[in-house]
Amino acid sequence: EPRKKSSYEIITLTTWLLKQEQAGTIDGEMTIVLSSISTACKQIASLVQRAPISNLTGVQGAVNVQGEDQKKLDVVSNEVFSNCLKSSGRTGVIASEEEDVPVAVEESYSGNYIVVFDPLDGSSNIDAAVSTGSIFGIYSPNDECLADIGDDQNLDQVEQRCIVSVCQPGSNLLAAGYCMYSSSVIFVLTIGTGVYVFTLDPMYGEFVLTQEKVQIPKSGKIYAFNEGNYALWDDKLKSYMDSLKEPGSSGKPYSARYIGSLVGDFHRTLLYGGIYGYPRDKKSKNGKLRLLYECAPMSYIVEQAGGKGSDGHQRILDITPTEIHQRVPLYIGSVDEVEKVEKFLA
Ligand code: P6P
Repeated sequence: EPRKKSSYEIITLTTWLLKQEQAGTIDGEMTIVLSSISTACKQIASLVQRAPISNLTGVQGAVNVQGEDQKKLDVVSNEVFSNCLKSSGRTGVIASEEEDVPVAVEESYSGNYIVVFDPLDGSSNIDAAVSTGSIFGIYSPNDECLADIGDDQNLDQVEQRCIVSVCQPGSNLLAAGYCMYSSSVIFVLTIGTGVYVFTLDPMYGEFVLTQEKVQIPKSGKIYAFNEGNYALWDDKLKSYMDSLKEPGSSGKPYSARYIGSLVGDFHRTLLYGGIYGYPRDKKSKNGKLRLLYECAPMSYIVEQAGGKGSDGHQRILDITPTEIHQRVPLYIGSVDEVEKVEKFLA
């Protein structure tokens, strides 16, 4: 429900975070980590919106650990996110889609939160100025993984311990959110007390609270799948997809909306209802999306809004990653819509 507010009462993200800290929902360290993430998102918003002007479109000429061509902005966004988190002094370990392994942050001196993120999801859309986004999740510190940092440490041991500390199920998330770079720059956040939406006011560069305690509609007749993969799907999924095209009792079939950017497709699903899916197929046995920094944060957000995130058979938040770039199938959105596809896949 859009916030009803007196014309001049403006709550910025900074004010909102301080209120949550005063209420004891988050501690001062988490407040600083979230504030540093919002700063990174503002910087990335500026880079994305000026990409063609500053020659930041196109490819970097390198391939990331996923085997994907890195875009220039993938690399820059990763550096922006990492630098903001490191300079917060409250981040202990970071795990990024753009980093092969987790990074233990030596600059950390308190808090030591674990932050997982995809700095620029959907970056293949950048050159065409289609929506993109940054996705993040925050786990509580796991200090033993940071032991020996700074001593004559054995980096492999520290790195191994950090991988273990990062590979937690999404049910352990303390906070999750995303920033969508679209017609508006939208910062969506949950700290476990519902889903809050902030819109960047470019007049003075602050995120302003525009929606609180968002609830996803229980059902919705919009589906977001890449049907180009139809021939690669199993028969149960094909039956599900075919069923969406039957007019049914309402006389109206579903509408297809797919922009090829998880954050944009998810945000529309969150507000309008429906379902986003990235199934497994004959080529990608576990689908395409990564559990740790795409599926789990989005599933935490959607559950906080009364929706559902599933791999087709189980709750995404119950899955413990075995490695940081693990992929899982994802079906996420309105409860009725996710339960419908789960029935077909049973
Ligand atoms: P496809 C972007 O690369 C991404 O990770 C998601 O943001 C998006 O929903 C999906 O992949 C698009 O993948 O195979 O349909 O182009």
